[in-house]
Amino acid sequence: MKIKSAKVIICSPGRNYVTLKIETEEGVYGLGDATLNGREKAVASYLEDHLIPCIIGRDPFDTEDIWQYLYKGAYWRGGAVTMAAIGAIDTALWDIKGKALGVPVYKLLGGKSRHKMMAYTHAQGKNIEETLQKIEEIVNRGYKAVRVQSGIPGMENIYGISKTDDNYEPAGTGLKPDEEVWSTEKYLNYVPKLFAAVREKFGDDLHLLHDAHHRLTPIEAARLGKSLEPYHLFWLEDTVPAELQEGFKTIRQHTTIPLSVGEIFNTISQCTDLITNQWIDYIRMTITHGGGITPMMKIAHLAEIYHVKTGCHGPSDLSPVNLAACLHFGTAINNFGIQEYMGFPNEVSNVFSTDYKFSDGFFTISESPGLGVDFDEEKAKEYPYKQAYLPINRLEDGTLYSW
Ligand code: KDG
Ligand code: MG
Repeated sequence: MKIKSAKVIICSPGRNYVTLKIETEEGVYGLGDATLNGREKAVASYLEDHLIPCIIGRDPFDTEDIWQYLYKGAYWRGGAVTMAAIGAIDTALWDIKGKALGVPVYKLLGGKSRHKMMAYTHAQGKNIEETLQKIEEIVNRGYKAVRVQSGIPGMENIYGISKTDDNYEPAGTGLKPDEEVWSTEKYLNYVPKLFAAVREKFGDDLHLLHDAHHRLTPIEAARLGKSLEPYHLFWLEDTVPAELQEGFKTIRQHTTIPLSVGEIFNTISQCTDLITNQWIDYIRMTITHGGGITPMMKIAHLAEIYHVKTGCHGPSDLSPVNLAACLHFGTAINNFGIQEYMGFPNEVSNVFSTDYKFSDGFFTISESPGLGVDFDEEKAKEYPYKQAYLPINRLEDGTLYSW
């Protein structure tokens, strides 16, 4: 087979998505998600100006060599923009391979290791009472696992709590990011009260997750982990900024809370120490930002040896193409942990169609060839790109901080 052409389409059905469509001379096409929230056009340019010209004429079955060519061939390896672009190409090529062979992608990755995959979604409220109500609604929808975030007294806006009623992350529209104010002390004092109330109301069986969104130092993370131990969380996510992998050693020495990290990682080198030292329990890298299915399989296999499971990032700011790829990956590997599923804005289903199934808190994969997703280019034109940014964060004294 031969790659004939490829195009990048940015659309905004509720929020921005960057979709790659690769076409072959044989008429089979494949889809990849190249979305990088707030930096969409940079990935589109990287694809259009630098990568697509290199893959025309290549055999789409050569996923390993094409991946190595794009990764090593750039000389400037890694980075979120580069890896989202490579990830979209790799995903689209696996989609083509599946369609050309008439099999779902998971069958090419090792076949079926499980028949369903547990998913978690987000419960967020302005205060504990509202958060408890949201959890109840989610439990009534069949979920067995819920990520719990609440507004904190004394902080106006906080990560995970939408300013509107939407259940997806705020990406402020406009030319500059919004600014928020953060106090670690207020947060650390409040979160244990939140989880005490959740366990009191919902008992022991519901899986509870929490995301600290990179806002703590290792010793603060250790304090949070210890204070949440009585509520036996499924995981505590993104405690510290993970540029310093060794930071997790300190956290581990102090608490038995399961730790997850990795949604912003894009290469295996960013998690090698975390995995091989067993400083984490779940690796959160996802197919798009992790550079595609090809490298993610290698990461999963490395993680398996060290008792680390997967927990792919699945926010509404990645498209259903990424989610479908995560589900094929999650079906095939042995060490699947959980899949994040924030849901999508309603308009998304006008542009993307999917055939994975979600019921009673679990995903099941479809048997259609390739990834089992499609993209309506004409409909996409009805939702033009809107510039939007994630917020930035400052401490109460004005110091710039991690968001
Ligand atoms: O674009 C950023 C979001 O994807 C991120 O803030 C969501 O942390 C997140 C999560 O765990 O889903
Ligand atoms: Mg997160």
